[in-house]
Amino acid sequence: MTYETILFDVAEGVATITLNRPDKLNSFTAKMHEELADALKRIQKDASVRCLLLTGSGRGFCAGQDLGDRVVQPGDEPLNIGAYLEVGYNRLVRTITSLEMPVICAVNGVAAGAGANLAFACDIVLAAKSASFIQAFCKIGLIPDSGGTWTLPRLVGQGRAMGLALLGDKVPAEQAAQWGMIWKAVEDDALMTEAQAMAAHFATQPTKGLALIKQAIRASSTNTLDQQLDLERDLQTIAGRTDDYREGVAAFMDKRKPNFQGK
Ligand code: LHQ
Repeated sequence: MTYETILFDVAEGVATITLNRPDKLNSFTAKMHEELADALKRIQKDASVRCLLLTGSGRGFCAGQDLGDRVVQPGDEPLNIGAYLEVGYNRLVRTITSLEMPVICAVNGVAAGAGANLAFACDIVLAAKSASFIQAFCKIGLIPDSGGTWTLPRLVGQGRAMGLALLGDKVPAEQAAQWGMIWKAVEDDALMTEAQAMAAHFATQPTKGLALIKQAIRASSTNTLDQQLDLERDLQTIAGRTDDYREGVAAFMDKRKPNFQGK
């Protein structure tokens, strides 16, 4: 498939997806969902890929759903947004959160509506200091989707999640970092350098182990401590059988740098 709404590149263990409708602040269309799903499938099938970096082109990261896209414009028949969510945003969030590698989101500008919640679905969010996050849904009579009603309270607590979702205020990147919504806010001109350096780092790390860490942390929010201890036991059993675990310990004992293969 050739892409019209995203850019896709794989190099040295890092897949980079750039949302690429800059004149519409990279807002989502049905076409973009289709292309993203295809790119993510390629990543899942490509054993050389050990990290995904997601970003946007131009001055915005993603303004959520393109409100001019024909599939969401209210017509004569009541619109079934739920059905559209299921094949688009829900599938996207499920794939990203379960992808067996770290997913870095470099938020280069405004992230609104589903664009904000897509960023929060990623494992590490770096944002340019000029970027901002807006739960814009309340302003058009919708609820936060793309996992927002699940992710936000877990990131910032119910008090702040309610305020963000009910008011739709713009949260600047530095405040988002202070509130624990994202990993870090960085100078605008350092964003891509820093994100790419982190991605390059992940591409040399024990990918299988990192995927298991991601799985455990994500499962914790709905597990009891007992269930989580069981899960840690099971996942550690898997981690302990990887080649990279053997290599990590051997390298430590030999006082040399480990050469992880991601297996
Ligand atoms: C846009 C958009 C946009 C189209 C900027 N659509 N063109 C799921 C399923 C089904 C239905 C609905 O929703 C969902 C989930 C959702 O994501 S709902 C939330 C949808 N998003 C929004 O409500 C955000 C709308 N955008 C804005 O509030 C502003 O554009 C923000 C605050 C993001 C940025 O403001 P500015 O920096 O002032 O930029 P701008 O408003 O001038 O936008 C630049 C251009 O981008 C402009 O086009 P134009 O041709 O006039 O230059 C906008 O119309 C276009 N654009 N967002 N979502």
